[in-house]
Amino acid sequence: MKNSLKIILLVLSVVLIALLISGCAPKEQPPAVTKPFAPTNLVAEALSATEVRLTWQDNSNNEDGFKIERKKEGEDWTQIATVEANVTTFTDTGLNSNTKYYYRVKAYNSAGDSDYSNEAEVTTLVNWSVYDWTNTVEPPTGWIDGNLNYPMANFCTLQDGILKMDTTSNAAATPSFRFNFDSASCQPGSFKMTIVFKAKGEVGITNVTRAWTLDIQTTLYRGGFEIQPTQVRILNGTGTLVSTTGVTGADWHVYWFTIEYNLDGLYARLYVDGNPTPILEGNINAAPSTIPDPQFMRLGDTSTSTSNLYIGYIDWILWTFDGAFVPGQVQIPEGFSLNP
Ligand SMILES: [Ca+2]
Ligand SMILES: [Ca+2]
Repeated sequence: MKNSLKIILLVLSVVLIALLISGCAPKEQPPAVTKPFAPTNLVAEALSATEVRLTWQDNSNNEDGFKIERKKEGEDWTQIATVEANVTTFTDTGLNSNTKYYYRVKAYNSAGDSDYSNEAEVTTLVNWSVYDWTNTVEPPTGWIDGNLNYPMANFCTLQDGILKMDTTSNAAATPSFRFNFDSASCQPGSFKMTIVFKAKGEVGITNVTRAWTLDIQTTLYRGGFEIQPTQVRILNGTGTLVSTTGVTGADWHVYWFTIEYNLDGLYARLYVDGNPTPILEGNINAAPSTIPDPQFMRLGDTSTSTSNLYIGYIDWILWTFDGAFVPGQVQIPEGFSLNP
């Protein structure tokens, strides 16, 4: 019986070892991976005309990272990026200006994706071009001297960052500077712009009738505005008065013009000193330009009449082709105020 007991014990030992090796014996299990909790409090902030910064709250301790999705109005969601675990911010770049975007974020790991965060929407900033005269009388980049035969430098002066244009010494010089439009973009339905500048004129000088003229010439329409010492006018293509106001052009004002083509013509509005109600508005549609190419916008004047002189001052100018905006509807660049 002693040998039988030994054999039984041996068999039992072998069986036990076999059980241990086969994994049937109890052992420590890794915890099952579960999906991460969804991020919350997603916020989208426009940093510029092309950049948006996202921030969110990370609510999970088991994510491998976050997936970021974006869409425009009426479009499908697209994943644009992933970021690593515990990251709670992302800057999206290369966006279009003045465009509304939607974002949502979710966490993910090997078990799958979390629910989505809230959706955040944001509109990128307007793409303003900015020019603030400092140490040269030359026109801003993108504009050209309006009279190449008699450059601006010959009759413009600059003091304390203010450009002065004075035609009284040489009326024939016709000082101005102008922006040539891309003719393809300057079409009805597609053309909208806003131009803002701080300016004033002089009064009490014989034959000085204007402070500033904004003149627009295209293949379809021509017209503009005149800022006079005692009023502001919209002109049609032949210079006929369309409308007047009591604005005193001799004082500093911030003039905010919008121009847009619609089926009826070139529609213009004028706002003063940030007031969102236009003081003038109407079509500038009386006459096609006699100078169809190039199409341009001009600040200054080309009158050579000695009874039609002007002395004008301009501090800075902003312009954008993103839209015909009302003051207050969009941010203007830092450092510029609509209240003179
Ligand atoms: Ca986390
Ligand atoms: Ca200035």
